[in-house]
Amino acid sequence: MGRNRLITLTLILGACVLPGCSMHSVTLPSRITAVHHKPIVLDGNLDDWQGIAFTQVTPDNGIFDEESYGQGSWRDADDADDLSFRFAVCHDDEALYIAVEVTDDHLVTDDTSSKQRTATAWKDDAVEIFIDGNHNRAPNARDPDGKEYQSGGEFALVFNGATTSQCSGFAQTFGDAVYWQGATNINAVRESKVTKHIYEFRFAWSVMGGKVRPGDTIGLTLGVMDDDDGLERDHALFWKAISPCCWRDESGWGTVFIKPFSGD
Ligand SMILES: [Ca+2]
Ligand SMILES: [Ca+2]
Ligand SMILES: [Ca+2]
Ligand SMILES: [Ca+2]
Repeated sequence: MGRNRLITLTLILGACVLPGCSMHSVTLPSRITAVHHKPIVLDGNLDDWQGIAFTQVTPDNGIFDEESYGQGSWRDADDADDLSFRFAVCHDDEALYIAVEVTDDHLVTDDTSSKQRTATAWKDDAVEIFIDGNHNRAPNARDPDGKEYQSGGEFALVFNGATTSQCSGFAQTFGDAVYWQGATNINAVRESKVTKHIYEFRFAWSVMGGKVRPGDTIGLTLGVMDDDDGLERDHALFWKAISPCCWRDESGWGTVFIKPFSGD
């Protein structure tokens, strides 16, 4: 290793063990591992995620979808208190689980209601999960033939419980364990005004095309929609994607390795 590279590496490692080390300057990993875990309880409580690594996404290291720039009150988030999130993945024998904890200063769900299954989720505080189950990194996840929908698509859960999966091969299937399920901590937020908004998702292998199992690798990203003042969203922050239209090009999404159970 050359001297300059050694110095650079030392600075990076040194910076991240300092008290109060900010993760803002750290490039987000594009590949993460979903470890095997006992089944997650979908209750908006992250106690059952202890020991699983989370990835922190901030306005500095995430990707803003510029699709809506120039419309309404669209802008990048002011800071991490305005919009940031951390997320983690794990799996059991039947499904992939995703936890998302969003930091958001204003909870707004004026365009949706809890029972909706074809909700305009992108207009409110919501999390959108994008799955490329066959991991072919297609240039258009919504190709007119619907080929990509056979192994995934978009699955959105609004904080109030509204959902949509119309842009997937599994429309209006939320709540069915054969397809996908989820929960938020909406009741805790209503009661105690906590500002951490938690989402838990469960995706059965069927919504990845039915062939995905532990040992496989899939494409995946997620975006957090933030509405702070009603009507359209203010911004949308993604883990990995190509902006604008982060939902389109699967090659810009991240990668998830579904690590088989090792027996320990
Ligand atoms: Ca839980
Ligand atoms: Ca906000
Ligand atoms: Ca908000
Ligand atoms: Ca709205």
